[in-house]
Amino acid sequence: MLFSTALVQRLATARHVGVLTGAGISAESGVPTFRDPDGLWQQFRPEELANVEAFLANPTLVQGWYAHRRQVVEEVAPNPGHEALAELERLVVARGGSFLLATQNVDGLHVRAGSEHVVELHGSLLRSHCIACERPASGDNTGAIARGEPGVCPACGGLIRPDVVWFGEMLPEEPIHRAEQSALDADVYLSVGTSAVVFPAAGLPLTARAAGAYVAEVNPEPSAIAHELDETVGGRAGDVLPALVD
Ligand code: BJW
Repeated sequence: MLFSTALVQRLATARHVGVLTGAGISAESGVPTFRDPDGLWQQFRPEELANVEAFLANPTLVQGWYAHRRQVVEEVAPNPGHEALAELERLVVARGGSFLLATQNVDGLHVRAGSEHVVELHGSLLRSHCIACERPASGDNTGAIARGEPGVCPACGGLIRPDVVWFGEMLPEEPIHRAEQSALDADVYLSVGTSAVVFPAAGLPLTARAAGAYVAEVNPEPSAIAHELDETVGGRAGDVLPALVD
C-alpha cells in the first residue's frame, strides 16, 4: 500500500471532501462483490436478476436471491474501512468543512459504522415495497420471501420488490443530485472499492476531477477509470483507509 504525500496533505486540509464507495469496501466484512472472480455475477448474470424484466419473469427467484443477501448483510459487521470513512467525516465536519459519502452499496454498513452524511445511490436491500401500489413491505411479506414463497402486497396483491435500483431504472433524484453537487464542490474526492463500470455513479469521480478536485481511488486493482484519476492507491480499503485517515 502506497499513497502520496500530496494525498495526505490535501486530505488534512480539504474543506470539501466527497467519497464514492462500491462493493469492494464491504468485501472485508464478508459481503461478496459483483464482478470479482468470487463475486455475485459469477453465480448469476446481472441480466438474470438485476432488472425489472427478470423480476417479473421469475419473482420468486429474484425475491429469494435478495432475501439471501439480506440475511448475509444482517450477519456481518462494518470493517475498519467503513469505520475510517466515518472518522474522516467527523474530522472534516469538526473543522467546519463539508463531507458526503455516496455509496452504490445497498447493505447499510456505512450507517452502521457511524457515517451520517451518506446517500444511497442504488437504494437499500433492507427495505422493500409493492411494485404496484408502492406501499412499504411489512415484516410479514419479507418473512414469506425468506421462506421462498412469493411475496405479495396484503393491500393490493402486487409483487413485493426490493428498494434497489436495477439496470435501466433511474437513480433516486435527491441522492444523485447531492452526490453530483458534492463532486462539483470537492477539494479531494475518493473512489473506494468500485470497478467504476456502472453509470451514472462511475461518472462522479470524473466530475470531481473535471471540477478541480484531487481524485484518488483505493482498490487492489485499477478500476475502469483509473487512468483518468490523480492516483490509484493499490490495496484493500480496510488496510488503506485507516492508514490514510490516521
Ligand atoms: C476492493 C476490495 C477491497 C475488492 N478493498 N476494493 C453510460 C454509458 C453506458 C451505459 C450507461 C450509461 N449510463 C447509464 C447506462 C446504463 C447502465 C450502466 O451503467 N450500464 C453499464 C454496465 C454499461 N446504468 C443504469 O442502468 C443505471 N440507471 C440509469 O442510468 O438510469 C438512466 C437511464 C434509464 C434508462 C435508460 C438509460 C438510462 C442504473 C444502474 C443500477 C445498478 N444496479 C446494481 C444492482 C443494485 C441492486 C443489487 O444490489 O442487486 O448496482 S448493478 C451492481 O453494479 C450494483 C453495484 O452498485 C454496481 C457497481 O458495482 P461495484 O460496486 O463497482 O462492484 P464491482 O463488483 O463491480 O467492483 C468491486 C470492486 O471492488 C472491484 O474493482 C475490486 O477490485 C474492488 N475490491 N475487494 C477495496 N477489500
